Amino acid sequence: MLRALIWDVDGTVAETERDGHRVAFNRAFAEAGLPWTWDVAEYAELLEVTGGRERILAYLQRRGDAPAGAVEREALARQLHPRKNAFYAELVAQGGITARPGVRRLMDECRAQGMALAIATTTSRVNVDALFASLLGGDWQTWFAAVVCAEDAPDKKPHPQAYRLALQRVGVLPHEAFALEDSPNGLMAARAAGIACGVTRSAYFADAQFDGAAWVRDDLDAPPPVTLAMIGSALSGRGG
Ligand code: XBP
Ligand code: MG
Repeated sequence: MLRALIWDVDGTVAETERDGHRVAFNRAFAEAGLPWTWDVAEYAELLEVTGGRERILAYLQRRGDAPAGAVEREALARQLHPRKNAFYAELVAQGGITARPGVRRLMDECRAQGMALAIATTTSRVNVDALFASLLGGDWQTWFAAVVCAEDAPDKKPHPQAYRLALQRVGVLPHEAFALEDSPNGLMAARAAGIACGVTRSAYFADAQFDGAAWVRDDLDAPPPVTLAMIGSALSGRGG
């Protein structure tokens, strides 16, 4: 029986990567006087590394004009990442990011039916706070039975740590939960935690393979709309 719906954030709740984080990384580079810009196409490759600090580090490792020493590169990534997050928060607070189709509808349906909502993301807590405060209002935390962020689960997706922790905090078993994701890494994380997962493709994963997903669609409102009843039957259909 379905008892909890666990949401990924970036790409699933909103197109935060292309329009939010990417733009904010570029602002952090510019502020630090660094001549680097991540364009929309290049960011697709960069997204293979989950975690903002880890993503910067991976980029520095392959740039000839980045510090040569590992310690210096690590220090630079640690300096740039919080600045990126500050720019992201600013952008979100200005209303620069809106929820994807059907997200608010399905969250409202969960609330109305007493279905637990949870978040399992590999994004920093400040970013989650900025986004949901903008989308749901200042009391957004009251919507969720558990909010697992990068600080709680340092092993980034595709590692299942964030999902395992979310299950534990909500107090449900893997077969009683359903995950919503937008990326192959996210789907792998949910499945590795034993959770069935539906995928709404985001801009960067429009052509990705999603083997093992309960279903894959463009968004939650694409006909027929994703409802709790539909998710519940997807869950029982898998035999769990
Ligand atoms: C999200 C991420 C994050 C964001 C940036 O993955 O990989 O790193 O890109 O956020 P998912 P931070 O959607 O699977 O949770 O800078 O806070 O890491
Ligand atoms: Mg995602």
